[in-house]
Amino acid sequence: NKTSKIGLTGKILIGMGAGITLGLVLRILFPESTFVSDYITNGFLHVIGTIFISSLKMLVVPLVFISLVCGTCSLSEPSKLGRLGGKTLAFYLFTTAVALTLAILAAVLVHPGSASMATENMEYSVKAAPSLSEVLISIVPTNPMQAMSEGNMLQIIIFAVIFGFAVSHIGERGKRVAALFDDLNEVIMRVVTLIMQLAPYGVFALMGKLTLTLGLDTLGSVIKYFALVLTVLLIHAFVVYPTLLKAFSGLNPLIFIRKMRDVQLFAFSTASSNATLPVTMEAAEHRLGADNKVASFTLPLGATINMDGTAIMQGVATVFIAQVFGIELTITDYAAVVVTATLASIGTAGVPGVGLIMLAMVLNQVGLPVEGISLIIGVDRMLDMVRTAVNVTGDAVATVIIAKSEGSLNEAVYLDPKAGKTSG
Ligand code: DAS
Repeated sequence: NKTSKIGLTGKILIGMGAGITLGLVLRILFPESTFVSDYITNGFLHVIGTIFISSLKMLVVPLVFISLVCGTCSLSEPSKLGRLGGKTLAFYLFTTAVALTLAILAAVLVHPGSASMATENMEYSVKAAPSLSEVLISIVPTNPMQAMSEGNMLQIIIFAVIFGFAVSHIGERGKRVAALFDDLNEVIMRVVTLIMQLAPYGVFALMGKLTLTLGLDTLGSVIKYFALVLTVLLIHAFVVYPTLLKAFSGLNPLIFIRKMRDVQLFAFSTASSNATLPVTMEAAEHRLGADNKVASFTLPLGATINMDGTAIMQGVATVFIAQVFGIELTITDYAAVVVTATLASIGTAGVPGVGLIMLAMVLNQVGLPVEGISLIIGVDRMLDMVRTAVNVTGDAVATVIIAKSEGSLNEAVYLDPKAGKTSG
């Protein structure tokens, strides 16, 4: 039937539009109705919206633990940790940290969020921001299970990395454990995909409630948030990456941008780095001339640990939510955001909506109300499509730069406008 052709993105956009329309109609027709506020705004819409947010929060701990154990296992196999692994890891962490810093600076300067009255009825608790020494001391969990039950994400991350490292250093049996975690990762990714099927209904309810409760000024700041994330994503993709490419490899960035267009469109339409991986591999090898021995390592790794676009959304969203709730963030908080978001992006595989689940973790870590996600969830799917295109572009830039530095880039292919063109 027709709707099955629309796809999840279309359904989410329809859910968003229906929610805003319902909110506006009820707001205009029954402005003072207690029935509407008791049974619809704080009733039906609140219940559906909260269930959807809770289902995202439910995934954070298992998703981070399992995918980080997988990521660390695959990373710390002695063969992979060689020069190529070191270069790749360093470059990915560097570009993610640049992306996050750019995002946080932009959000602090542009200040998209205005502390609005409407958020007063959003109950939330703000933990006192810990000092840097407290953050460092508290990083090592005294009880990993307690860390998981409390959702203490930095402790969970540290435990997962140590656990994953140990798995790849117990010989043959470690391979069985690693395979088990790979299967568990597949399961948890499937759960993410299932939860995302609820997104159209969750976004409908959340946008309906937001439209009914928020002042138009806050709706305006959500639009400012959307525009700011989009701008930083485009700057990162079309200014930062070409500059890095020129600086580190001397290659002409315009050729890179033109040859990556199809990959970016595929990533945009699927909102999944994993789904785009085969297309990114084909472009990197047959159109950009990177040797398979480099691309076959850097691209699968990048699809998992390198999510600059996601980091940009998380950087802006964290500052935006703090601004809307009128919470001052200290330098330590910003440092915790950069560390947590960078670490978080390492383990998370590229499937639609995963960046939002990771955002819940970053907010948790800096003591910001996770309910703030309901402010931006309505526009997140569209941002997910754009940031996924940025994620895969970052993986391809790293691949070309590293291949060039390893003498494994065929420049004739890179310069040939027809290289790898599908025939016909
Ligand atoms: N959709 C994710 C990806 O595939 C990014 C995200 O959810 O932020 O890279």
